[in-house]
Amino acid sequence: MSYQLYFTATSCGAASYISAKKAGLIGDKVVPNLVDIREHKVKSGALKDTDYYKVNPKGNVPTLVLEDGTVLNENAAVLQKIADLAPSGALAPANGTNARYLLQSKLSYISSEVHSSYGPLFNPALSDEVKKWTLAKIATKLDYLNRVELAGKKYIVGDSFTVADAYLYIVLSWSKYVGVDLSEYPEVERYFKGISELDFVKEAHAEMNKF
Ligand SMILES: N[C@@H](CCC(=O)N[C@@H](CS)C(=O)NCC(=O)O)C(=O)O
Repeated sequence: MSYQLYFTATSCGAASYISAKKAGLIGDKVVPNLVDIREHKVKSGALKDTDYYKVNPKGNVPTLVLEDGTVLNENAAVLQKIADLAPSGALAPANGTNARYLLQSKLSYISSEVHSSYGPLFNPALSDEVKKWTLAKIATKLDYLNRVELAGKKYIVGDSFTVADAYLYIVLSWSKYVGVDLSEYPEVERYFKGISELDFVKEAHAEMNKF
């Protein structure tokens, strides 16, 4: 049974690819399909050249089409489904445990607070005033991550890599494109560097760049 993943190499959809790569799911189990989210076109795979809105009417990534045709969207849900396809513990604490609820809370925080703060900075039409406000908002999120969530920690939940690390790592990787200097947040910078140096993360980037 296979699952179709729609992703891009640098957007939040890359977090799903990295997670699936870590768990050895890329291939027969999770089939990656590249999307161009500016043109909203599928760029590889069985539906190459299809209007991406026909796959996911929201037009955003990630999307995971399940074995029964269910179209699953939103990072927090897609990443947890990928975690549940993986061998136990490879990408998330077991369902129903306190640690799993903690993971869910981190995924929601990353999505609704951190990701959504970076998003507007990719809009070239953003006024200087709104840009300044947005950067100040990001600073409060990074300060919190620096002081609380990531202080002295290699991973955001527990002692091992989870899908929340894949997601936060990808969002932080946008810093260089939007003028956010992570060196002002040494714990965040250390965490980001640590995740970027993991072998499967490097391998996933190399694979995604070949599409
Ligand atoms: N609410 C969604 C947001 C996903 C999202 O913003 N995806 C971006 C890439 S990082 C995208 O596909 N943008 C293109 C579009 O919305 O048309 C989530 O939390 O997963």
